[in-house]
Amino acid sequence: MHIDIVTLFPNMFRGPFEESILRRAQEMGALSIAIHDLRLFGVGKHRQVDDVPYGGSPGMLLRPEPIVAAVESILDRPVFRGAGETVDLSTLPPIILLTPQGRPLTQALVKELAQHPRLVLICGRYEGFDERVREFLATDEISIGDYVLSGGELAAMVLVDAVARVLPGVLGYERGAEEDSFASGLLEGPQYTRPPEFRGRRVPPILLSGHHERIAAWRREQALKRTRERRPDLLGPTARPEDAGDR
Ligand code: 6GU
Repeated sequence: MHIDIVTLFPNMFRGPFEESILRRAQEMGALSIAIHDLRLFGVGKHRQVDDVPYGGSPGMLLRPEPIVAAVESILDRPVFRGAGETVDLSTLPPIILLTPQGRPLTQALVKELAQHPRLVLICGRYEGFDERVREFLATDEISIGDYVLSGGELAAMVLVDAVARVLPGVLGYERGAEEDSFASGLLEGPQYTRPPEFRGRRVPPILLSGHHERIAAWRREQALKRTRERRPDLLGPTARPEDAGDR
């Protein structure tokens, strides 16, 4: 998987991409990441990337030309669907805008994205994008949740991390990603490690019992209980919050 990221703040990515699982994914060749500085594609002597909105409203918008120039340079081909120009979308990698107006990132979407050999991520800043970027360049638009960040950079890092850990071989242990919260549609239940007693609080005896089937049943029960209590929405429209304590 190769991921291109277009941003005004390339340095924001250095730390997070150089540690832990993202570092290992790159070292083992499962993932490569290229960060592209949008400023280098800015307009004119001052490499301008933004301007005031037509019609008057507060803040600045990202102009279309630098973004289109950056993506056409990265992919080395025309990608903007201008008047009279057609682009065969099936031959393009997903070109994804990171904005609060996008569709929500879920584990199902993460797995879908991980199927592509290449992704192009475009980080928004200021008040957003000129609408023509959305309409005629992007193939998708993704948000990481219902709150507002100062820009798409942190969202891009979240997306890359989530995608990297489902790529084949990256986690090293086979079942890890499958047992995570959301992979099963349930939240993960409580887990314990040593010591067996800490300041008077014991690990549930079932976990020390050696009865693997009973342990598995207990874990499913606990996962279901936690999901009912905290995220009944994950169980579907029929699961009511007032049922949470019943079982
Ligand atoms: Cl992708 N961008 C920004 N600026 N804010 C967000 C977001 C993205 N997702 C949630 N909030």
